[in-house]
Amino acid sequence: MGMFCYQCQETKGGAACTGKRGICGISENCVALQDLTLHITKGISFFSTKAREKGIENDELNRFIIEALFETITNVVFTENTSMARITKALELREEIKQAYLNAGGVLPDESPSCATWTGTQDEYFEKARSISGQIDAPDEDTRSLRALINYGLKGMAAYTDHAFHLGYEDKNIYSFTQKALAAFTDDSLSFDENVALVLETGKFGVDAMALLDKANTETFGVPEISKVNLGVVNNPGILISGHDLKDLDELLKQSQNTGVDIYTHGEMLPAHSYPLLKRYDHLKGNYGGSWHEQKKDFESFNGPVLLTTNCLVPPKNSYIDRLYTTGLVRFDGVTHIQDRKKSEEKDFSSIIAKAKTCSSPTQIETGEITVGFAHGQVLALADKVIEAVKSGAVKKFVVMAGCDGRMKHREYYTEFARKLPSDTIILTAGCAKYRYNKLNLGDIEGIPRVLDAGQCNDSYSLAIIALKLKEAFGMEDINDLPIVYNIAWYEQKAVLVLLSLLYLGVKNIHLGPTLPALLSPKVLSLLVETFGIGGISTVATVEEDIKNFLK
Ligand code: SF4
Ligand code: SF3
Repeated sequence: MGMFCYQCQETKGGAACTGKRGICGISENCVALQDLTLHITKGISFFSTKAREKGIENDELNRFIIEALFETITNVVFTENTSMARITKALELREEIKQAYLNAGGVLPDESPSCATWTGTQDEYFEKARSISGQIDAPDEDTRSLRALINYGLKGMAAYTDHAFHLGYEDKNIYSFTQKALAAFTDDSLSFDENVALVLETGKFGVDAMALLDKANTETFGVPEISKVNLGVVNNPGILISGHDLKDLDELLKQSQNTGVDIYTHGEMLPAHSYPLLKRYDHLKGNYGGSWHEQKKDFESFNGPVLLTTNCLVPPKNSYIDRLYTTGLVRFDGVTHIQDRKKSEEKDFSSIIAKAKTCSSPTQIETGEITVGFAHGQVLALADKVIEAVKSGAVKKFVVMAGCDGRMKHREYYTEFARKLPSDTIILTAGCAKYRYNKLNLGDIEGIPRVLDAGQCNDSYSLAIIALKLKEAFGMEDINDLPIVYNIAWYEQKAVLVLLSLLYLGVKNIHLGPTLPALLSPKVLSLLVETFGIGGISTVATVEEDIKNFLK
């Protein structure tokens, strides 16, 4: 089988990436090896779910599965070696948990699935990877579609769980659910409804994972505060940090203090400026550039080193590859990788700081400032004002425009949608989707800014909390009675998790764009439309009609 991948919104032709390379730049070989990693991870889960029933919990295995899932998200790993090592370790862990289960008196079924039995040497990985790579294994297209939804949701969940873990926060139930769901992919006897239930359960654990990360971030770095972020630059050399990992930023800030090197955020790192313990650093100067897909231009003109802590990495240009650094799970051949921290030690960022000192200061590409920090703590502090504005009619609707940005031209739709919304509406946002409209200066309503930015994509949790609190404040029975409209943009798998989380919370009539996921079979799509009222969006030319329809 050749390459087949349809896990992100930019998949080729809206159907699937096939051939030698995906639209994101990943090679056929890397996709195949990542598919094999996930295949064996299913095999590990096949045994670990049985072992758990006998009271066996393996911390290393739990962590391993989270990392393996995170690593296969769009724009994280572009190297073959990383997956080769991951597969070797996966085979070891699978054997270990199988033996632990047998030693505890466990009995194996007459026939185990191939993900639980296949083994091979490194020389054989490619052959096996190519033989299993392709569409997710399933007895029919609807099961395949539901498994894909669950699988991508689990990947998003793994990313958030991993960030929380690095801050010292864990929820073992997330590990056991992840493994239960992966093991369920080997069970062809599950009915359509049972698989749908698993999709919604993924959403439940999505809420838990986002809540865990919210707790980890706020207890570690303080409750986000409304903060102004500078978009211009100063004269010192700088380091640009991108991705979602706030702990990496914190350690980089500590280590670069008083070195003459300034730190700027890029993409999803923008919300860092609202955390009290991060914003206190004077040399955290501002945010540079736009969302992930603008990185080729932004990294070029930044002139200094760039640190990618998570997705979204775009295959770099030669002009800046020597000043690009990855850390955490991100990998790209030829890019310097900053190693993981050892136990209680910090990561060592001295090499990137030294590199910055040899580089010119960033070229200014814009000026001005934007306001961030409207996570649930701050918005609820404004609750009286917000409720009053709704009651007086000054605010007619809230429009949730969270999710991802992307490079497709028709995402201009979101800029126009935001620009043309009536002036009595407030946009609630989170994730990198905001870059389509967060510099438009849309003004405020009685002192409440018209764009309330809750933070990173995981801070969509904040938007859910705000909605639930408003429901309470207005004494409503149903979250769907609130004057809130959802127009969500997706790109990668964390957004899939956010979507499943909203569905789990009972949110209906979400508009999802710019295109619906290619993984949806006709039956699964009609379930989403009929049961949850999910709809798409139109085009930039007819944005006014969408606004009229969505807001009515
Ligand atoms: Fe294609 Fe997206 Fe898969 Fe990359 S992640 S190969 S762009 S579907
Ligand atoms: Fe963005 Fe990748 Fe999805 Fe975190 S950085 S939201 S796309």
